[in-house]
Amino acid sequence: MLTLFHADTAVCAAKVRVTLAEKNIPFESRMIDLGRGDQFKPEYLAVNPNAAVPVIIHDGKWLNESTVINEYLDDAFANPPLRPSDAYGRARVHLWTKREDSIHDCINTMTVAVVFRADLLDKPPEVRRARYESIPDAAKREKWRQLLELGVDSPIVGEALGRFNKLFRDMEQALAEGPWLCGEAFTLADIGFISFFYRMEAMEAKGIWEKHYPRVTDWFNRCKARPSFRTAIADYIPAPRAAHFTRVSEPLRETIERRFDEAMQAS
Ligand SMILES: N[C@@H](CCC(=O)N[C@@H](CS)C(=O)NCC(=O)O)C(=O)O
Repeated sequence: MLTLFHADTAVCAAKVRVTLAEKNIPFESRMIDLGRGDQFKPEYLAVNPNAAVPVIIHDGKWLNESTVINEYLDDAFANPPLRPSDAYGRARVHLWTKREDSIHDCINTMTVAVVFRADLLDKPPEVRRARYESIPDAAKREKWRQLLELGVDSPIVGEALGRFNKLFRDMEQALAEGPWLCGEAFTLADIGFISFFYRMEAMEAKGIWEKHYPRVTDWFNRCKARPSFRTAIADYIPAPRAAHFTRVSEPLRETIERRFDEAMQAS
């Protein structure tokens, strides 16, 4: 039996749900409410001391880190395979999945700058301060402070948009060779980025690839056409949450696109 500790809108957890859906693996669902702070409760810290999702427990064996979990699932559940069988093919998939943590950091940057900042904007300064001062990691705390202060005008956002541009450029080139990032077959390389793109789309930011990268645009549409997209990602997002994302993001759409164009020109 497989148990998944996850959260509805968490992009890393969605990566694992897509793999479970593509392989048709049944699982027991244990939802963690990140907004309510369930990840910091002692009973969850006993599951994952990093206070994050996802975690799986499979036949008594514990694993965290979404990319590692996906590789494990692909090894433990043979069909359908989500990586090639040859060494070079697997290495090429790994080149993509290795980038996911850095891109996840950029997704986090955008979400804090756009959505979490909007949520806190009308709160008293001491409430805003308390939100980042409670973060134990000093670098993350400072990142939140700057993003809550400057929002999408922050240099951290410019840096994230530059990294997105580099990713889209590399994807556009790879997709000249086939419909998926590693050629003819849909693999873990594709799976790793789908929920990230979905989050950017939910933040009204899809213009940053749609205006410049046609193959990336088609690739994301192909990903969304797979049944796993609906069952593992879209169906999990509560409608009021999706509407909230749209409401707070829409006023920032043009600024984000302009800052992306600046990042493109600078690279
Ligand atoms: N590198 C980890 C990142 C895990 C992570 O940061 N998960 C986020 C959700 S996508 C989380 O649980 N955040 C906890 C929080 O917001 O306090 C992975 O890929 O699994």
